[in-house]
Amino acid sequence: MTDDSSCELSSVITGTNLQRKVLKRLDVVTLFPAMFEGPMSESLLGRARQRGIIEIRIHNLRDWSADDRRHTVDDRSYGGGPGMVIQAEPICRALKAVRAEGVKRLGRSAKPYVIYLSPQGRVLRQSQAKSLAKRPWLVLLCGHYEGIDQRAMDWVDEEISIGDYVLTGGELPAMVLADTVVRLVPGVVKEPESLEEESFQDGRLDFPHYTRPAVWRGRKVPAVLLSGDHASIRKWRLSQAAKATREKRPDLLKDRPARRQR
Ligand code: 9D3
Repeated sequence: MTDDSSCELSSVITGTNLQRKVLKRLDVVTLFPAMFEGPMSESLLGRARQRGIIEIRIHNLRDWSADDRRHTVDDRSYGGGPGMVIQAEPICRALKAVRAEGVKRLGRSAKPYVIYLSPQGRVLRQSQAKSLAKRPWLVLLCGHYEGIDQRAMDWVDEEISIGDYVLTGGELPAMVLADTVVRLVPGVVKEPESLEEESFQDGRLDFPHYTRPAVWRGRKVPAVLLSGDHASIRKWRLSQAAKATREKRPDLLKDRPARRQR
């Protein structure tokens, strides 16, 4: 029952986003397009898409395979070793086609920023998500198997990893990246407050939350939260957040240069 007023609102938001430096289009190139069906149509990403705030397209790399019967996109690694490597040609063809399609929508001067999700990439952080959300057009290239032919890297602007653990491919990382970037696009997350609150909280953990009942199985909600004294509540939350950060993630408090720019 999403009403007309919310549609109207979204077109207003889309209008403003046309002028601003903000993500408008996101393409994904993958050998496993079906993996994206759930995340890209449900929840926040799906809503942003439906409301026309952002255009998201999933492309099957196999559409640009060699013209053989098996629609080959990969081959064995030169020099030997286990596993297959995705060939440069399908990637090059796919990226050219995606660029041509996007230019039709965004205009001739539009330039895609191509990200290859790879374990060799710099590990994604919130600060980087913020700058990516300002790029009008992102293309996410997902590797699989042992990765892609090094020569395809000529078409890649940046390599990004989502963390130091081994996954089977770049698909889940691409969804993680899409989720974190798209929610930063103005109008995607409903309450503008929550993004403001987030920057206020930046770099530290959240404070504890409570909801009704005020007493649950004999355990009370901290009195300050029921006091209605907003200055005290704010102070309490800040100190709780600082405590949680010290205890659970002391690494967040070390000032590393990458965190300064936020
Ligand atoms: C077990 C294979 N490894 C040999 C040393 C290399 C390797 C190749 C391909 C490891 C993982 C993958 C697939 N992963 C990704 O494509 C990937 C990924 C990840 O595994 N972890 C965190 N971020 C990312 S982004 C892409």
